[in-house]
Amino acid sequence: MRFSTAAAAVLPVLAASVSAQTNFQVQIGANQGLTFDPPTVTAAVGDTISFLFMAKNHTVTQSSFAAPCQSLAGGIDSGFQPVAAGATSVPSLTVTVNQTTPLWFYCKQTGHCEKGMVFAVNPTAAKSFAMFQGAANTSDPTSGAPASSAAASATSGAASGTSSGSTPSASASGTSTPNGAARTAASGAILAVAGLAAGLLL
Ligand SMILES: *[C@@H]1O[C@H](CO)[C@@H](O)[C@H](O)[C@H]1NC(C)=O
Ligand SMILES: *[C@@H]1O[C@H](CO)[C@@H](O)[C@H](O)[C@H]1NC(C)=O
Ligand SMILES: *[C@@H]1O[C@H](CO)[C@@H](O)[C@H](O)[C@H]1NC(C)=O
Ligand SMILES: [Cu+2]
Repeated sequence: MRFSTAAAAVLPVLAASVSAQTNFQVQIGANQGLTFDPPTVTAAVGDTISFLFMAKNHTVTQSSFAAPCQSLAGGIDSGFQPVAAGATSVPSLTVTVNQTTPLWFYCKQTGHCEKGMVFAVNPTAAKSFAMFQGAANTSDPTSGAPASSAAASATSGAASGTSSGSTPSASASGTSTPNGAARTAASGAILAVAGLAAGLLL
């Protein structure tokens, strides 16, 4: 009987660890590069991904494995997020992952996708990031679809995500600093995770 008190005390700790969710930070265009950094994340349902637009004029736009540089109808699209040189705040977009099957993204600024500016959530051996980026490189700029049929066997029906808020407008007043001291995001939904995100960014 004396053990029952100890056992009860442990349970809330286990429950808390099971429900813990991760906020991933992905920098877009850091150091003036045509990059998502990191280029992939492995995320669980309920995890969030905060995209930080570090420089220049990029987007994070959902596509499909079959057509890496073509926007997916109804998919996530940040729109263009220009950042002035020397800016002390940068825009951000946070999305919530709603599936463990892969999600595919690119930057829709002219030429960037074809130069490899792509991003993936939960890529697999059969649909790898390297395959996706390779297909982006050979994309026909007029269609966004690969010029070869190498990646055309993929189906993309399940590749979609949920934006945690409305699509942010380019005029949103972000207060994020590139070094991550603090940030205010473009929508109320993003504000909800701003505290956690700022801590992890440091
Ligand atoms: C960002 O890029 C888009 C598409 O090329 C362009 O229409 C827009 O004017 C650019 N914004 C700025 C501030 O350069
Ligand atoms: C594809 O990648 C190669 C090697 O990195 C690069 O030289 C080429 O410009 C890329 N293709 C396009 C369309 O950007
Ligand atoms: C993820 O969200 C998208 C957009 O709301 C939805 O179409 C899709 O069915 C969702 N995926 C799952 C596995 O619920
Ligand atoms: Cu870009």
